[in-house]
Amino acid sequence: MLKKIPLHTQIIIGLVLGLVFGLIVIKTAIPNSFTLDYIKPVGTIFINALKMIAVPLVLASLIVGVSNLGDISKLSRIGGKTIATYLITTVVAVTIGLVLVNVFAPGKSLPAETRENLMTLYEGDAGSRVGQAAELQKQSPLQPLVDIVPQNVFQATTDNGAMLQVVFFAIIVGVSLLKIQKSKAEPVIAFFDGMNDVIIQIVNYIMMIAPYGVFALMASLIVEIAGDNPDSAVQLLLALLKYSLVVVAGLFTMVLVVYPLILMSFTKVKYKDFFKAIRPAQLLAFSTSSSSATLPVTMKQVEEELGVSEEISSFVLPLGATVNMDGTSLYQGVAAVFIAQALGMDLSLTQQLMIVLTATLASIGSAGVPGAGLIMLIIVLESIGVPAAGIALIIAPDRILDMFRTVVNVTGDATVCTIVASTEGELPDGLIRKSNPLTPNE
Ligand code: DAS
Repeated sequence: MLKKIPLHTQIIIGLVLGLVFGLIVIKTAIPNSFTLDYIKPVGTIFINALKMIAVPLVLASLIVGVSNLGDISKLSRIGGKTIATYLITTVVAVTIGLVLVNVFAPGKSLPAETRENLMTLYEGDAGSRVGQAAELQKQSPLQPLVDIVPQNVFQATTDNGAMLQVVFFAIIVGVSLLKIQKSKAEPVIAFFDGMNDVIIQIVNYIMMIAPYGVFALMASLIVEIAGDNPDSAVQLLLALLKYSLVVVAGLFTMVLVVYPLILMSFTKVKYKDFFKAIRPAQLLAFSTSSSSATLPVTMKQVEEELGVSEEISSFVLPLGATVNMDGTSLYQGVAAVFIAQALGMDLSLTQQLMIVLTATLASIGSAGVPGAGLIMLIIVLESIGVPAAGIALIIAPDRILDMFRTVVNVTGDATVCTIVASTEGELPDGLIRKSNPLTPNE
């Protein structure tokens, strides 16, 4: 029955029903444990299934994509364009965040007693996050580069946070396939090409449970935020509402102003067509708060609905899912200044410029999984001398803001992918190719 409803509508139905169910649970005598023990596992299965497929998909599609580029010069040209565009959009995002948080100064509206309560309330949680950041601080600044090279490829293909290592390995294999004897390379490329189609078919199967998975994710999220005392949760979220609105306003600016401007400047793709094409990926990003879990659908939508070639999408999107997080960098800029404001600290221009640099680097280092941006935020706070425990102020709405910023992360990746494809001569008239179901011999 659900099959006839478009995918994005199915996800919206799951979202809305999940939110309604969660609110009913916290407002009635239904025990939270029922939702967390019997509903939440469905959402966990759905996310795990997508993560299960994300790494094999990146491996197969990137190896095929790189080897199909035909020559190293095309790879370096596309790689150069991709990285440069990713960096520019990230710096723009942080700057927008800083302008908004300085103009609206949400941190100055937080009453002192709330601040004290929040600090004690979250000290423990903040402590564990601070502990993780302490680990990060001990490492050399070049550690993110060192981490790109996996010690054990097979372990990297099972660890979702190691997506960058899989990207690195796939690029190396793809480049090597360009160098070895053609007759030897062809069967290897054919194998990964076939695997790619198989994996896309598996994604279609996984998406059949999307509405149920999203329902479970939303319902359990509402119940978890409310905890045992729904009223304190509501009071807490209201106190942080202004901060959240500033973050969301910045994220909407990216999606409704920055990306359309970039798309119009470099491609003939109409923004309404682009938006319609990637909507299922955006909704999935919102529901899962994970760029990595959303990656298979982002790739599918960009290829089938926008007509971007597999070789471009399989290079640009996996890279973007790990290193390009415009939403996260904007959020980190706002959060860092909000916390400083709430703690009564005035930041100099130098410190704010330092935020641009460290939030850009922190978003590159953030994995495409839920909550990654919050942990890396601690790096930004340390760089401007704001106590890392200050994240206690913003942990409460973070799970919800993570949903919004992940949508921007995914939208930014798809935007850059469309631009790179257009500048490589694809999408000549901004045509939207109707999605054609994969056929084995396609
Ligand atoms: N949830 C992360 C992602 O998947 C973003 C973040 O944590 O900021 O993109």
